[in-house]
Amino acid sequence: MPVEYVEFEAARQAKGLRMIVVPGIPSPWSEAAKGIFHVKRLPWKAVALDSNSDAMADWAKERSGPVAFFDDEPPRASWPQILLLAERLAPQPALLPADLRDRAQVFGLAHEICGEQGLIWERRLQGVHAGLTDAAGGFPKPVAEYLSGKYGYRAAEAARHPGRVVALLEMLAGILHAQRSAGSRFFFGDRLTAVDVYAATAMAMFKPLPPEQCPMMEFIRPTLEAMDAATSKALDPILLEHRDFIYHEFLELPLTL
Ligand SMILES: N[C@@H](CCC(=O)N[C@@H](CS)C(=O)NCC(=O)O)C(=O)O
Repeated sequence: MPVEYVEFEAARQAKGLRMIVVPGIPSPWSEAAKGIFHVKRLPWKAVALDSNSDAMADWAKERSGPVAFFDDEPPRASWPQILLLAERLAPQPALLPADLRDRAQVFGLAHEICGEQGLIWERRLQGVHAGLTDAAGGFPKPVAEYLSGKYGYRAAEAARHPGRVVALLEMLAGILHAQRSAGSRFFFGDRLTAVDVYAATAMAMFKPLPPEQCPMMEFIRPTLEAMDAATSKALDPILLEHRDFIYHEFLELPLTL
């Protein structure tokens, strides 16, 4: 079932589960949250983010997506909050292990993908820096300027981003290789966890799914795919094989952007 989009005011007045999502691009934070709801068969309504809307910002306390709402509870804008809400509303299938040590590992890995200084955060800042400095592969300058103010770009830290992106890709690929040797196609244990969803959706920042599966604003695709030789080498095929496996077996295709 494709995602059902409704007008903002209708969503604000509704009960149940609603979520503001980023339209037009396969933004990993939004696509992961959508994927988690899909895996759990949670019914929900989507609202396209309009970061210029003061009324939407007043509701969401944010000008970014995703932001999830359940009934009259406060908005949830961070990936762990949204994951925990989904776990509460639909405990099965669980995307977090019950064992607390395992759960801590899954959360740790998820942070290294989604959180500040994690893979997609660093990758975005890498594209922002390239865009601001007219280097190859950056976001178009107005986009880079917009994102730089919003997501913690600091020129003094920009030298860190490329190496961190490479190291994180290598770390994730290393886990998948070890798991494959142990007979598993998943990041953790032998079944789907939230990390699989985050890692699969994160690949959009390197190699978005083809247009028939991911109909997006095509002008941004070359920016997402641009990478230097070291990043290209670190983008081990096992990461894209894992993405394809997770999308085909567990997530919804084509994406509804
Ligand atoms: N708040 C989220 C991250 C949200 C985020 O980075 N959203 C970006 C994704 S590209 C966004 O909304 N971009 C569109 C915009 O800023 O207008 C979290 O920390 O889990």
